[in-house]
Amino acid sequence: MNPELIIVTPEHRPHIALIQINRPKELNALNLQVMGEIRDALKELDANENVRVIVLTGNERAFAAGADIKQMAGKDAVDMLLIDQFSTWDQIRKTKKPIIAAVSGFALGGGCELCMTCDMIVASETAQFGQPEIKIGVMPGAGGTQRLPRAIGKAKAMELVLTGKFMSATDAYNAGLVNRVVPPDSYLEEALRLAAEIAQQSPIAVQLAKESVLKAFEMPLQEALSFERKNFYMLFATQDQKEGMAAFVEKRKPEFKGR
Ligand code: DAK
Repeated sequence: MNPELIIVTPEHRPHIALIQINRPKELNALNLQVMGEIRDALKELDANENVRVIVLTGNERAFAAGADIKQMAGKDAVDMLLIDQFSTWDQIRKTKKPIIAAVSGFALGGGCELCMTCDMIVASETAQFGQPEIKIGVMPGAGGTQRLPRAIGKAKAMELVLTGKFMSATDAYNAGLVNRVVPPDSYLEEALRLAAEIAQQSPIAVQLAKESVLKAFEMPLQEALSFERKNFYMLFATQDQKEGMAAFVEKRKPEFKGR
């Protein structure tokens, strides 16, 4: 089925796919349909051999202003459990290829959680991050209380989650939430540039390196170190390792094939 609330361009640039959330009137609020479409697109792009990096963006005014409050307002706990809207998050987390969020404007609630589930964030100077769920009588439910403290530390995360106030792009950069902050007209271009840098590397090495970095947040250190070492050894089974090291010795640029 063709998506209606997102725009997917599998070859936006060589080896780089672009997903744009496209619900501008509602500030890209994440209703069930948007989340389902993002999940399906990520699954397809992860399986597409031509794609090496995925960029996820919104528009200038909003990356996403959160889960759709109007859709959630009348629900009870059992409805929420059965709908399980954010099980989609599992697919985002499972995506093997790197995902870069290009954020302009509001990244709030589920929108902030969505960009934190991505691997890197490039922000426009206009970006505002926050977990304002407390102001509507709830709390973050898709990773905000876990990923935010890991990214910016307990004190700052606690303040954002308990007051609901927003964090500017510069503060988010200084706190370590985002990779870089650029002028409003270049945030997408900058995210694509970063994606292109990664797309030049061996896709298998990128995939295993991403997997290993994520283990830093999921495993005790000793196990994670051993996981890392096994991924490192595994790369010596690839043609890309032979090519990469041969190219270094021969003083030329490597040509990685993803094999
Ligand atoms: N949901 C639905 N509609 C939204 C929306 C949202 N989150 N955010 C904005 N809109 C709509 C507004 O209702 C308005 O629509 P109309 O009234 O024109 O029809 C339109 O977008 C433009 O918004 P405003 O007129 O409010 O624009 P302003 O510039 O004045 O204000 C704002 C922008 C972003 C400050 C404001 O719209 C705002 O505060 N929005 C809500 C932000 C928020 O509270 N976000 C958190 C939502 S709760 C779950 C796990 C997690 C979650 C849910 C489930 N499970 C495990 C199942 C996540 C929950 C959340 O994200």
